[in-house]
Amino acid sequence: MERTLILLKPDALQRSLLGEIISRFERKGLKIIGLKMMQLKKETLDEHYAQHQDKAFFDKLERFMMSGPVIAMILEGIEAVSTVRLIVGPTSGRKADVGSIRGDFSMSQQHNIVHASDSVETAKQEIYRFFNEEELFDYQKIDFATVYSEEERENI
Ligand code: 3AN
Repeated sequence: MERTLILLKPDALQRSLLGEIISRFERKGLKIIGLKMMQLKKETLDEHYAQHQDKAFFDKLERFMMSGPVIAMILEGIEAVSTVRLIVGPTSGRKADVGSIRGDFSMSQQHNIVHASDSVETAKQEIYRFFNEEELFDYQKIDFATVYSEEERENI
């Protein structure tokens, strides 16, 4: 089953949107298998945003991501990575469709409420950047047979 990393950024915390956002993922049918609050360090962010290190916004992005704690979360589901990206919306909150998290709650390109892994490969690296194996929970969720069809459950 696919897994993906979500970070609820410091703006989500400051704007009291944590419950609303976690609820959207839950109601969609995604399974939460890891969840914690953490203060990010520069070394972690240097690695996490390595592809942006030459961009003009890099230092300010790191400062923003260290401006308060974040909530890190691992979600599991069939095609969880691409499904979560759809729920989150494109980078700019001003361009994201209404109905997506960024489209509904963000007016910014940087203060855009959530981070979500952008591919299955990236997700594999990002999950273990923020979580240890013992922090990921393997449990049965009783709505599994309702969320997915018999055929989908057989092909996992
Ligand atoms: P996404 O989070 O949609 O995958 P990326 O990977 O292009 O977007 O950018 C990582 C983060 O960098 C974004 N979530 C956003 O906070 C910030 N960012 C991206 N582009 C800009 C920009 N032009 N100015 C300021 N911050 C930006």
